Amino acid sequence: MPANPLQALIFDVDGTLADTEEAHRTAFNHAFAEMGMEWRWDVPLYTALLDVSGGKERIRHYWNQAHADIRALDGQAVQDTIDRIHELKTAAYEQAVQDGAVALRPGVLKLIEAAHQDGLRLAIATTTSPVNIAALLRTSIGPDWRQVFGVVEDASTAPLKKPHPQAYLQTLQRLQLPARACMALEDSSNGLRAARAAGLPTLITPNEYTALHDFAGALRVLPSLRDVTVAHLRAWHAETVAGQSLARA
Ligand code: XBP
Ligand code: MG
Repeated sequence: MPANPLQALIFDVDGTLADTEEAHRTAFNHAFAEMGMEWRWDVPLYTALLDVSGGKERIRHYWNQAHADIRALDGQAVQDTIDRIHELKTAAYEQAVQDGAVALRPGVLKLIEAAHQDGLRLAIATTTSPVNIAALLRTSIGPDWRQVFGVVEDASTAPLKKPHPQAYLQTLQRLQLPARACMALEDSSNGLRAARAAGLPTLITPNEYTALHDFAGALRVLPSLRDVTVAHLRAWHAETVAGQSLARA
């Protein structure tokens, strides 16, 4: 038995559990239209905006960057508008997920079930809103998904967004485990930076929105979790904890 065996997996949500960002982008555009705003985020623009974690932070960043009128507006009016856009967006996203617009990525459900069976603890550390997590996991795992993911840190409990490590640090605290006994699974450079800042070995599975991100410091970079087993994770974790060189797939 290795000195520090793997005891828990900490999953990111958007882009890792499922390719959700296209549904998020569509929901943002739906909200802009409902608000009668001319704004529209196409794929290239949204790819760049994803450097900002958190939907509300992303809206504010875009408004500052693309519409100088924000500076003439009352601060509370700006915040109220951002909140309303995000409320409409979250409702549209939740409906899209419930309508089946998003599926778990290849291999994710099989690995979650196998890890749970193998006695690994499972947690979530995300910058997305709790409504979005519940919609995705209720649809893809079932109403008892909280029995699978014992700890969940999200935008409502960890307001400092990735690359800030808050969500991961709070997850480790609630798991009562050291980072070296865990592994993070992520899809983006912000997520990798947050997990590494919390001391976590991190497995990366990029997607079309994060394919060109910098993943230096990752435990491995894999096209997906398809065919990844608990035995693979335990072996890769042991390599890292033993201080062997980090490898890229
Ligand atoms: C990804 C994010 C989120 C989503 C949108 O979260 O940064 O902001 O893009 O969801 P993660 P919200 O990869 O950490 O799961 O609009 O609810 O923020
Ligand atoms: Mg992500």
